[in-house]
Amino acid sequence: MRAATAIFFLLPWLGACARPAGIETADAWIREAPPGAQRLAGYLVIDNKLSTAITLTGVSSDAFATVQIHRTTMHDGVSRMRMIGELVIGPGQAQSLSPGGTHLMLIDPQAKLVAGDFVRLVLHFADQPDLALQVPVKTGR
Ligand SMILES: [Cu+2]
Repeated sequence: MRAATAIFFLLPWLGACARPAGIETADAWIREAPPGAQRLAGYLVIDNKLSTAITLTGVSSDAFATVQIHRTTMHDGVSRMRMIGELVIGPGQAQSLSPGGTHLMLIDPQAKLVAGDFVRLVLHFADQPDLALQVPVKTGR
C-alpha cells in the first residue's frame, strides 16, 4: 500500500521533468488579438510557495520572436506600459499578471493564433529550473 502510494505521487514528477518545486502557476491565458496584430498579451498567476524570493528573469516561446515582461502604469489618465527586466516574487507571495497590470507582451507571432490554440511558454527563473506551460489562447478582457 505504501509503495503504491509513493509511485502514485512520483509519477507526475517523472513526467514533468525538473519542474521547479514550490513554484505554481494558475489561470494562464493569452488574449486573442485582432487579425494582423503583432503583439498579444499573456496573463497568469505565479505563486511562490518557497521560503525565499524568486526572480522571473524572462519568458521564451517558439511561437513568438520575443517575449517581454511589461508593467502598465497610469500617468495623467493615460495608460502606458514599459518593459521590466525581471520580476521578483517574495516568499509566500503570489504575483498576478493580469489585464491592466503586469503582463507578458508576446511580440511577432510566428503564426496566426486564435481562441482554442495552445502556446508553449517557458518561464525562466534565476536559481530555479525552467517552467514550461501550455497556455490557451482565449477571447476576453
Ligand atoms: Cu505590454
